Amino acid sequence: MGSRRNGAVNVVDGPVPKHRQLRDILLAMVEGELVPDAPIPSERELVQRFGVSRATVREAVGRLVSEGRLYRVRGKGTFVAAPKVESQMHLASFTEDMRRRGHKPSTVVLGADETVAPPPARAALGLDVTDRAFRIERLRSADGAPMAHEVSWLPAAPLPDLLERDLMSSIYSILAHDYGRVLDSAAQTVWAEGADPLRARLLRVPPAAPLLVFRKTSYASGRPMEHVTSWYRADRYQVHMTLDSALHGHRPT
Ligand code: 16G
Repeated sequence: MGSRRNGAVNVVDGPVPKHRQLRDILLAMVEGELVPDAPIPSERELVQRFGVSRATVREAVGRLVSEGRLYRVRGKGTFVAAPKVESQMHLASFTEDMRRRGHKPSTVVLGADETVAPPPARAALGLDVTDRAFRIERLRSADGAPMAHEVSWLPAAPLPDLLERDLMSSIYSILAHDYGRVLDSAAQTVWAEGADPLRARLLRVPPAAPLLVFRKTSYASGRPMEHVTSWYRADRYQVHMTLDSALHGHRPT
């Protein structure tokens, strides 16, 4: 943490790296004086105010962006993320998640069919053997470079004509705006996997490159709406989680 002189907090020489001190000072501003969506001071202002290099400012700000406390808007600046954005992070859509991290999302639809779901998806979605489901396969990119390969299963009955919508846009926002189904909870499992040759080609990585795999069932008001597996390039994507012992009653008294 920076030192306090004349009531102001400063970055000082010492064992704690300057970017770390500046990150803590900025976080105190985010949690104290700044409101969600307020801009933080520009890079130049921070350089002058704290007498640090541009590299230090970029490192400190970059950390808070990857922690979900700040977000960048290209050509406009860096802003305070609403606390809600972070707490709901695991349910953020790809489109929203990438924009919040300052990247431009794009999507290629590799397949979209109405069929019967295989047993694991059927069980996750609570469907009968004869119930119809949509299978949507997409390649998701950020700033033009592949980021994730996704295969989603969604129940057909509550989502009529879903395949006629623009599946290159956000499915989560289609569900919310066109069908009134706001995804509000999910169960997710994460593991690591080496890319198989097909996925390596899609994601433009060498075969066996590390991928982060997320398998998730998402619900809207308790009703399962999506069962999806996403393979993210581990060299391009990381996940930040806030863990709270209070949930399990272990907080020290
Ligand atoms: C994210 C989700 C994926 C979801 C997609 C919807 C993870 C690991 N993956 O990639 O489950 O289907 O977003 O994105 O959370 P969209 O709303 O942009 O279509």
